[in-house]
Amino acid sequence: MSHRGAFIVIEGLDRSGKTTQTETIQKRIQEAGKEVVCIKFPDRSTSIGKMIDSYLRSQSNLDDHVVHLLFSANRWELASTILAHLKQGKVVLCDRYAFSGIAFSVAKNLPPINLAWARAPDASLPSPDLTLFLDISPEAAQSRGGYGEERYEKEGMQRRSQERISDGKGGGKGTWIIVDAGRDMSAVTEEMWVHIRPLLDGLDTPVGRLWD
Ligand code: 2DT
Repeated sequence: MSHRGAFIVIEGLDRSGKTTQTETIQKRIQEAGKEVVCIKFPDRSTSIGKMIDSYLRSQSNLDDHVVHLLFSANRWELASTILAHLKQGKVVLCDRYAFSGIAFSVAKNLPPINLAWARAPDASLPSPDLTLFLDISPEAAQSRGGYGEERYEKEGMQRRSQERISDGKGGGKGTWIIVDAGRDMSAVTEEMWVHIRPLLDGLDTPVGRLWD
């Protein structure tokens, strides 16, 4: 097995600091002399991503199952790109992944989406080597400036999805770390870095597949 880059996912509620931390960690990895590629899901630039974007901004309505499958398809669109970067020895740093997909869909109100059904379309996607879950209470997240205007940016939805985010983590060989994101940004970065740094020299194991 040839040496490959690490696949690292950052998950968390809106306002948990996910995007800022992704940028800070990206800079740190570069300063450490390693190549890093940042990916964000949903990737709203693809044709499927544009359908998701329109739905999230309430400009279109779709059945909950359809939206779930679109989010998953959006990950499959980039799966071979992720694998190619990893093969070239680059670190792939990803803002949200299948765990958000499952959490938000099963957190919806009636009719409930079944967990097994929600997990199925993401099966066999590249599995992260490390997932850092930025844990913050919905109240603390909201006190950081409130949520935006999008469809899921409501306290109830954020709380329910937070409760379900670890539902997707079963299976896979990667490590799942819960980071207390209620602290100041630099303390959170330092804790994340402790888990990321050992992966920067790459791995000799094949990329895992969700939810093998
Ligand atoms: P951002 O605010 O991070 O752009 O996310 N979501 C995300 C899902 O419902 N399913 C998914 O598979 C993913 C990746 C979380 C926009 C919203 O989309 C939700 C918030």
